[in-house]
Amino acid sequence: MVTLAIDIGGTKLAAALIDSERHMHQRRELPTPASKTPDALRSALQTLVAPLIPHARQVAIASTGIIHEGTLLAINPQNLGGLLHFPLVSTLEMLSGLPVLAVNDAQAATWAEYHACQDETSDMVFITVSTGVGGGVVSGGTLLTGRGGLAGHFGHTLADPHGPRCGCGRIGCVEAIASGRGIAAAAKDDLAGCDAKSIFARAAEGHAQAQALITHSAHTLARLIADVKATTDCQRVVLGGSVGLASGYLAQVQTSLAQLPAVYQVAMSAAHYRHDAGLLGAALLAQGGHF
Ligand code: ADP
Ligand code: BMX
Ligand code: ZN
Repeated sequence: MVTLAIDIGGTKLAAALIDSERHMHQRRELPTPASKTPDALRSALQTLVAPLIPHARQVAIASTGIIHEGTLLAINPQNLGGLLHFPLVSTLEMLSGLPVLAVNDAQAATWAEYHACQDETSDMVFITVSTGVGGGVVSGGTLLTGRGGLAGHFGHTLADPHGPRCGCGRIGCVEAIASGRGIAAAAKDDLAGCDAKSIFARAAEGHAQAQALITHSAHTLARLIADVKATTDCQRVVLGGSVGLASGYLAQVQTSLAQLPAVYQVAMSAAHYRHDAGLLGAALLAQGGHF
């Protein structure tokens, strides 16, 4: 059964066909439109998936936001240009005429990454550091989504009560500091207006402020991981997202975590499926089976 998998992030939309052997074909990407009204997202999704629909039997969506009863509810609408609600499942049902399943992007990626390390443990956590900071928990081999879809939204736990206001309305969330948008928002002087990708590029050239911004993000992530270890007793934390996968970032998080007491230490690794974990996890959930 061929699944059309779609990943809706705050920065990019991705889609691909995934067959029952988990092979990916015809992967495509588009930038995520920034618009308060749903029309722009609907039309970008239409453009993205139109060539793939004739080859698919079902649709599986991994999307940023709380996914509850098929609707996307943004906890941080700033990540989607101010868009608060989007009727994900009904929109894709109309576009494709196929059965549609939708799940939070980080929860989907968690499920894929769990299958890459399940021989070792049945208790793991995935964290994406991307436009925002998202996450997911597998406990005893079960993916926790929560009754309302909120489980694993680690980006909205408290990092600093004196920190910046998060788009969710709370002060000092992890996401407001550590995410790609958080890093960019804190940039000053010659880095003002730069996105996280260019701040990483400047850091690699030795730019002191760029390096400090990335270190601040990595330290914030390490403290989050200690909290996650204390609350879940997970045996592994997997890092994904374009910031999480950026060269040297995981190593900085590990160095920072190593400064904390032994009880907070946990094995860490980069996402096995790299930028495709969300696509693969959504397809796997829709296929209802295992890799
Ligand atoms: P999405 O949030 O749409 O899933 P990404 O995982 O690509 O997308 O995350 C987007 C964020 O990652 C943006 O803040 C962007 O500036 C940053 N980014 C993209 N590429 C890189 C890179 N090579 N190194 C560091 N940061 C990156
Ligand atoms: C935000 C939140 C999460 C999401 C996370 C990572 C919204 C729109 N999204 O915390 O649901 O999982 O960002 O999303 O409120 P990404 O776009 O960075 O992959
Ligand atoms: Zn928040």
